[in-house]
Amino acid sequence: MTELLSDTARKTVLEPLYKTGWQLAQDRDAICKTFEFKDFVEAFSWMTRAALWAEKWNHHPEWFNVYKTVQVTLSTHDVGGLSALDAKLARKLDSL
Ligand code: H2B
Repeated sequence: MTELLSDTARKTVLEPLYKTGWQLAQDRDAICKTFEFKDFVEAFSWMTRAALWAEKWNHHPEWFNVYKTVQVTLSTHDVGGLSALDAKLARKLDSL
């Protein structure tokens, strides 16, 4: 069952992500990070790998790509905010 992160979970789960450059969104309950790559091919191949994980986990990023930059926002639409799935996907995106 997907549910909103509790206050305690927010501390333990989000804290390590802040260290890798994720930030809370200003306007909604979401986390975001801008990824920079060498060029468009690197950016798009990363997006392709990320997309396969997203599809496998049925949890999809909101993202915006221009050339070698990908701005990613993660939130769980089904619950209207951050859930453990967002942290899980964020960790995967960092590792790809
Ligand atoms: N992705 C994200 N980020 N949040 C969701 O709530 C979500 C999703 N829900 N991907 C899934 C698909 C849902 O809409 C479908 C119907 O399973």
